[in-house]
Amino acid sequence: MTTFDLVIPGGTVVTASDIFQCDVGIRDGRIVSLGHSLAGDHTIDASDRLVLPGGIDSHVHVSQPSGPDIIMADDFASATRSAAFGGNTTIMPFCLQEKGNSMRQAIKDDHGLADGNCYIDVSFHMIISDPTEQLLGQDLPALVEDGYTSFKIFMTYDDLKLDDREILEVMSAARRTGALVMVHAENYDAIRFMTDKLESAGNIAPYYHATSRPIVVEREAPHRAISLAELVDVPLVVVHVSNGEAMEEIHRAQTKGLKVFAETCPQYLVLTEQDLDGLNMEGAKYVCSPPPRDQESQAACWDGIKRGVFDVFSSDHCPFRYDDTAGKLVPKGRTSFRWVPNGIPGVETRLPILFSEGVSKGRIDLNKFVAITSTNHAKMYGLYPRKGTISVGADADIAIWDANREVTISQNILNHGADYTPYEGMKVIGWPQTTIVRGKCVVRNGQLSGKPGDGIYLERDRSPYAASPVSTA
Ligand code: DUC
Ligand code: ZN
Ligand code: ZN
Repeated sequence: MTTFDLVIPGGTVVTASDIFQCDVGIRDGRIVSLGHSLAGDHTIDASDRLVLPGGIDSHVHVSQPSGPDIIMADDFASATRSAAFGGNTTIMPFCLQEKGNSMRQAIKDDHGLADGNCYIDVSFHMIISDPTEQLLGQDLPALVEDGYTSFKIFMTYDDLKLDDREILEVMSAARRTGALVMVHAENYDAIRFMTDKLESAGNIAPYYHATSRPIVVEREAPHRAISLAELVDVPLVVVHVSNGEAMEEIHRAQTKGLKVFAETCPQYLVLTEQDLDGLNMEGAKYVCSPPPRDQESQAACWDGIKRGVFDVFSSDHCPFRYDDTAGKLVPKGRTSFRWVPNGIPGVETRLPILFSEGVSKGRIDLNKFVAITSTNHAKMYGLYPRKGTISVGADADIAIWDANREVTISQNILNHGADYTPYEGMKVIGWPQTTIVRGKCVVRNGQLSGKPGDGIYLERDRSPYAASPVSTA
């Protein structure tokens, strides 16, 4: 008797805590059995393969407004297709409230872009840039109830940055509503001071982007954000941490018992600021914030992954085309690094880079890999146990990996909308070959088998890591 729509037999199943041999039985998009000798309507053989929870990338930018005449390189179709090829089954892009605009409208606009166009599942974080009374008092509580349960705030950038008072107001609103606060922690005034000085001295090349935001400006900001969060008694996620000094601020807070969580990204493990030092404008390919640092910082980030200071490993995929005046070669960018769009592509390469540099090279084990690329994202952002694990009752979101496949990362094998990869020429061992979203094969043996609309929008529960909402009853 056939009992399953799809069976994945013969693989080695890995979760954040266990490794075991079994078949996975799937019905109606969910995992319904982990057993042996299962039979189904369809079979995808996983002999000699790893069967992992699909990657969840909780830090991705898609079609985000990025300033006058700048266009992001990925829309929801290309970003989710690229993510699927990289072994992901859910991404979490940001919905940006521009100053003077309503968050509701921004979310409506992004649904207009995303709904029906995604190959894998998506769920939005918000970005709060204009914390009006209307937003904090009325809209935010309603949006959190509707499943938009996390938001990011910025401590830098002209159009985004909040001052300390605004941060306190926003954190208080998160405390009341049970939303989870993410913070981009760099010191705005220090960066402006450095940028003005560098420009005055004629140091305008992309390389000076890194000089303008040294480690100390990234060490001060998380310290301040954590202090403000402590004052309000609200949990905090510090995103895209690039170095040991910022990380130690976080670790100190964690040791003290504060609910402070942290994220790092591939660029901080395998790139350095020397990559920004290319001829002509080549360095623009690596302009992102915080910038890649040095080998000592890379080692510190690995140490933070191993010690558990970092809960999640995300891509911070923020793609701009290089050879494009609406991208990295925007004309003003030649007058100063200040105008080069900030961000690099990486949603497709996040998992292979961590797998190769981490698991294949013996720095981390498979359970840790699954934890920081999938399970912890689901837990942190209110999707667990539906997402982020392989267990009976969970969505059948699965990536089948060939742990021995050797690949040289190159633009011509990637599927993102950018025209380059910052990881060109990097050799990796381990590659995802098949990606299954709620039981539907979206990528099969490296070939696209899904279509736009296979991915759905996910409303999320409140994060168990956030404050308990204050009852108004
Ligand atoms: N912060 C991000 O999170 N992504 C890209 C640019 C930035 O500053
Ligand atoms: Zn940021
Ligand atoms: Zn980002």
